[in-house]
Amino acid sequence: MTSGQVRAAARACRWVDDRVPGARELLRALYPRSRHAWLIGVTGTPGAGKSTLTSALVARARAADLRVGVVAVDPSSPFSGGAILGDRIRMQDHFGDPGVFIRSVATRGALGGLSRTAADVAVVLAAWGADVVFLETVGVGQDELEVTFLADTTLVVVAPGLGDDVQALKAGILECADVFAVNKADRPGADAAVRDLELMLVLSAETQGAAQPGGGRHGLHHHHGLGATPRAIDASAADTTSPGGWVPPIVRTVATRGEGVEELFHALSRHRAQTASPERARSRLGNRLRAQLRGRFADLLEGALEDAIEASAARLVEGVSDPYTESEALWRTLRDHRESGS
Ligand SMILES: Nc1nc2c(ncn2[C@@H]2O[C@H](COP(=O)(O)OP(=O)(O)OP(=O)(O)O)[C@@H](O)[C@H]2O)c(=O)[nH]1
Ligand SMILES: [Mg+2]
Repeated sequence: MTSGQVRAAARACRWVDDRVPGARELLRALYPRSRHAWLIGVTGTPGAGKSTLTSALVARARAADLRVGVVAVDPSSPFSGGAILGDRIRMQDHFGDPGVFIRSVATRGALGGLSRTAADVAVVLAAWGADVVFLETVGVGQDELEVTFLADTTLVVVAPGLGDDVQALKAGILECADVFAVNKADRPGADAAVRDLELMLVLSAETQGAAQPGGGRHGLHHHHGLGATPRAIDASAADTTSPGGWVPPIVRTVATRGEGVEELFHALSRHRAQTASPERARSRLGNRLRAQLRGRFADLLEGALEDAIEASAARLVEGVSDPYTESEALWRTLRDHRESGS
């Protein structure tokens, strides 16, 4: 990899981040060269050790001679916040390694903006040559959660001693987990965290079995993950709704010492090998398109439609119209806008 290529990729990331005119054409040109990459979403509770673990996994992937991209997603703080600074520090091990490319994304505001930007930056890193791209995000908001729906494999990291740890996981994260890491296994409470997790997985599998088949959660049509009971629980009870019958394994890790990282890497690799199916790809790419469209819709709401919304709101205040008439008129404006080719 020449330094020129690295500079070009960095510039492309900036263009994508800033949504400069021409960014979409650039992405379209890069996309075919990005398709080989393995996208691994890393999410979980704040402070669980996601960055430390990601860094350890990067080292493991490098040992296998894979080229690696890391997209650190932090919606709250682009440049000043502690989290990104923390990520930078933890990723320092990999600075100067020409086989590792690290970018932070912090698009705020627009609904879907975060996942769209993360996905686009992942395309740039994959086109640069990354075989594996890690997307690290804090699993606290819907927008962050959505990032994991774009991944081929989603790793959820929990740690004991973070308040309610497993209970603190946002609903929805459990459903999107392909592999769990109970990190900080050197601390008391790791066994309890594993048990909590196993229990929640069983309960979740039971509720899901009772739910209507194919019903996407959060409207995200995400139907892989917990179709089966977790490891260590009677596997004969597993149902067959998860593609490839994948059962999310739970791996204990001590990220700071690299313990369990080998097993974790294998669990992730097994997931990729076992679940690579056209159905799974369709589900992921469908989510990708939804995120992209949500992003464009949000652009419209915040741009072209903004003045019209203000004018409508003013009419409502004056009492000369009603929300039904106004939203219908706004919808028509949106449609006309679309038909005019923007
Ligand atoms: N004892 C112990 N500490 C750990 C372990 N892994 C990470 N830590 C420490 O936990 C703290 C948080 O680690 P990070 O990797 O920044 O966690 P994170 O989940 O990325 O944090 P945010 O991105 O801020 O949500 C750091 O001080 C790490 O050194 C572990 O396995 N054992
Ligand atoms: Mg982090």
